[in-house]
Amino acid sequence: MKRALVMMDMSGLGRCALSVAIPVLSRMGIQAVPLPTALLSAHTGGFGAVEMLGLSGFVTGALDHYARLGERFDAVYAGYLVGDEQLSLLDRAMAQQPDALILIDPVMADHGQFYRGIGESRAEGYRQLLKKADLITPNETEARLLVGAGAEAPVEALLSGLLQLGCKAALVKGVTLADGMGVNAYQAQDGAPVLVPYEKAQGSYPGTGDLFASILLGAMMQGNTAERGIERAARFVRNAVTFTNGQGSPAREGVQLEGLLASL
Ligand code: PXL
Repeated sequence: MKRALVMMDMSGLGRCALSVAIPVLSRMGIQAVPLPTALLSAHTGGFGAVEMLGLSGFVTGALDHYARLGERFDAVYAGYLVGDEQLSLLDRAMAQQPDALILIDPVMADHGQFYRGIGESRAEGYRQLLKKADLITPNETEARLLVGAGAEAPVEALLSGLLQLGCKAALVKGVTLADGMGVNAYQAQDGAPVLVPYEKAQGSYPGTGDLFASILLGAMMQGNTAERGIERAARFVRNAVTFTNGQGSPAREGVQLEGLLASL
């Protein structure tokens, strides 16, 4: 069985990060080995002041432990980090796994602004690290911040700017084109831009980026091409958003993926 080292937070309320990545990867037949960067009572977008425990010391010790054991993972999958200093822990995790597929989701912003407690220093840190990734999966806001592109820059410029940072391939999730159409935009170093259209669903929920990246990683680890993985992820996320919107639950609770996992 393949396994992924999954480095991101464990949040209670709101369905994001490890609370999404573990069930998705398990369902897809991949062992998810959690490397929690922090414990939070909820995600930071909509529940007021959250209880948070940073786990940098734990992550350091866990990486030491895995190094002593000589453990090998098929993938290293990184998402939300608390504190810029955790970028160096991600760097270590990657250095310990030279043969792993590296997926970095540079989780730091959405809807045009940084998440609470995160700023430009995080973007600068990611710019230095992303060259070590096989695939990066920013949303449109994160891509613009990483590339330093204004709102007018076309998606092709975002992709080429991201590839110039040195990653092997880049996906920009959820880009709205000038005509209002939604695309997920992908390009590898040796390929042309691929714009995969998707039908926009009603509603916007936190954690859908984590859901998308987790399905994409699972699909690639199952042997799918990135393009196929993007289609699978987009379809599942769309179904989850549509279903959740129909249920009428508050947006901050995230998408109701539990009953839908069987369709992955
Ligand atoms: O889904 C991204 C994410 C992950 N983890 C935490 C978050 C967010 C987005 O707000 O707050 C704790």
